[in-house]
Amino acid sequence: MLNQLSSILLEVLQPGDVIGFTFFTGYMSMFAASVFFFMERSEVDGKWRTSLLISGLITMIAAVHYFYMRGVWLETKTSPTEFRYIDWTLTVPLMCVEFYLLIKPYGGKTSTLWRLVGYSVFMLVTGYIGESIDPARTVLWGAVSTLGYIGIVYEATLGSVKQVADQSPNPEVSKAVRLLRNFVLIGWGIYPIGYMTMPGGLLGNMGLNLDLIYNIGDAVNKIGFGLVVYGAAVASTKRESVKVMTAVNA
Ligand SMILES: *C/C=C(C)/C=C/C=C(C)/C=C/C1=C(C)CCCC1(C)C
Repeated sequence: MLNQLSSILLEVLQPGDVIGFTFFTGYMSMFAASVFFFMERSEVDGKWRTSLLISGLITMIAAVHYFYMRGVWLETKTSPTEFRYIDWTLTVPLMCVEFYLLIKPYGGKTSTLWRLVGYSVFMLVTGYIGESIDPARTVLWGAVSTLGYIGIVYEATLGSVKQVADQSPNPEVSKAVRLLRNFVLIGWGIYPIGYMTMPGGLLGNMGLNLDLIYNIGDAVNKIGFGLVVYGAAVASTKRESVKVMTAVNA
């Protein structure tokens, strides 16, 4: 009786629920990453603090959504598509802001930021339609969504983000932009694979799971983006303090 009751009231993680495990580890790792990025802000030079704040906001927004998504998964074993896309619509534009903050001191323009945000929103809205509203035409919507993705990849690999970063005299900035671009190119490329596992999608019969792939992608990309920025901030702070010290000693 008590057993039955508790299985109604308390949805528990079952052994073998690999996808459920990734919802929990995703939640906890992004929560921990947020604490880390927020705490480390005071350790870096002032001009890096906004970037670290954004890193922490990205993982924090994701952690809160993972808390809810984890619950939806446990109770229904279905994809928490709505929470997923709300999360992405907030966090992907913030990842564009990370690019902008890096190139801004070297002539990066707000028009570049708005282009990146525009591509992201286009990618996510059309992706959502294909996943939730018009799944019968998932392949078509996936193809349309990919145009937005290509726009972001273009900006980061050839367009204005890359051009400004190349001209930057700060080696940490150009390196960080290059690493973030690799995340966009390779890490973000995980998501369309997840999307294609939908019924009727291009990889629909391969036994892959959309949530498993998205959960791995989110942890890698969101924490990875934050760590790239953190690494650049620490290296740049250290290099500049050495410069100041040699100037003082001279
Ligand atoms: C933190 C969340 C991130 C970085 C999410 C990124 C999501 C994408 C790059 C999604 C891309 C998609 C396509 C390129 C086509 C199919 C539909 C999407 C939305 C899964």
